[in-house]
Amino acid sequence: MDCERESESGPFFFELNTGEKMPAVGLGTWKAEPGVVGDAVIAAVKAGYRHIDCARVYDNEKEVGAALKQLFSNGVVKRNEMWITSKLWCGDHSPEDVSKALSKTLEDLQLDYVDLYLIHWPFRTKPGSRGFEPDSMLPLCLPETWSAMEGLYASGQARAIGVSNFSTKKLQDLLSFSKVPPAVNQVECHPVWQQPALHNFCRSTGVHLSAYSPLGSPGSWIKGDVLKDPTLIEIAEKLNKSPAQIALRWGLQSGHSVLPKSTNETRIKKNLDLFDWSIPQHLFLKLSEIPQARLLRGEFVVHESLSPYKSLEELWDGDI
Ligand SMILES: NC(=O)c1ccc[n+]([C@@H]2O[C@H](COP(=O)([O-])OP(=O)(O)OC[C@H]3O[C@@H](n4cnc5c(N)ncnc54)[C@H](OP(=O)(O)O)[C@@H]3O)[C@@H](O)[C@H]2O)c1
Ligand SMILES: *[C@@H]1O[C@H](CO)[C@@H](O)[C@H](O)[C@H]1NC(C)=O
Ligand SMILES: *[C@H]1O[C@H](CO)[C@H](O)[C@H](O)[C@H]1NC(C)=O
Repeated sequence: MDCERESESGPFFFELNTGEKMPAVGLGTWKAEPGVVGDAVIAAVKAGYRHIDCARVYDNEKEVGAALKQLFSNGVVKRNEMWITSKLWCGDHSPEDVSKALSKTLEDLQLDYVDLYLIHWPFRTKPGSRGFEPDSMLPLCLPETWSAMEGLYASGQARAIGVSNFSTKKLQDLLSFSKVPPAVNQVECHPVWQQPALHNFCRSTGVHLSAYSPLGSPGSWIKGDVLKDPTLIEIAEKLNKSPAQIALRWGLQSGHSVLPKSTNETRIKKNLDLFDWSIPQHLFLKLSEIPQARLLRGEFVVHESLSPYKSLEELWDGDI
């Protein structure tokens, strides 16, 4: 397994191309409602999580920040023991908006720096727009946006920078001109969308692949139900684990950090119980035979005249 233990009982880490060690399991906060997300962060840190995945567009960074402040001031954990990720929204791609967006995030999170700052989506919308309406779409201009991201890295306000939802082709393009290469590409990745080509590309270029929706985002508008996959269930029964734990452990054994979201304390704890067991090789190989389907397809940004992406093939550069 391509990940190392810091101590016998501590969490695993993945080393990034910056030399920093990112805890392998992060708490996801998308769709974690206000009034609930703060308690989830506190429960997670008390259970041993040291990594929280945030984004400005999730509309809950203030509450996450208040929870972190409480944890720090009560001495439960220190800032430098935590890994906090946030993301630049599509309406903030203009170079002059990039540092303003991070400043707002830092203010809400009550932090001086984030450990990782990602470009949330490989497309750009009109400043101030939140939605994905095709008529708010602008062409991506990665060189200028990335250069502003490099400025945040140089200032120390973002200790690592990266991207999200990038295809192999877009990542290749970014690597061709970046002075600071992206440390992470955060993408949909779970046993039903394993992304082997992107995985191999990331591995060969030293970009860490971080897996979002690692449980297949059950109950959201994403179609499909990863946790009901018969192979996953069969392996879970054999190993006396839950299907969710098999999905997460598959991610870790594949070399990906995983970002399960939960606001339920029992699940928060179970989703971290991944380190004193493993999926044996013959069962791990069986998981690679699961039929594949991208669940989060992004149809909403595709439009034949208004959007720069005329089709899903164009959005994902054929990785569909
Ligand atoms: N970069 C991006 O564009 C992007 C996109 C999507 C997601 N993300 C990040 O990745 C995180 C995770 O993705 P996600 O929220 O889409 O989906 P997910 O983590 O795959 O699934 C979350 C859902 O699974 C439920 N759940 C959690 N643990 C479970 C368990 N052990 N057994 C059964 N159900 C369980 C949760 O409900 P309860 O809360 O009730 O437990 C929630 O409904 C996000 O929160 C976000 O931080 C990033
Ligand atoms: C929390 O998760 C546990 C374990 O999956 C489940 O039994 C319980 O019903 C959940 N609680 C809530 C409030 O959803
Ligand atoms: C990437 O970003 C947006 C915003 O969160 C989507 O909701 C989802 O998170 C990702 N989109 C795709 C297509 O993967």
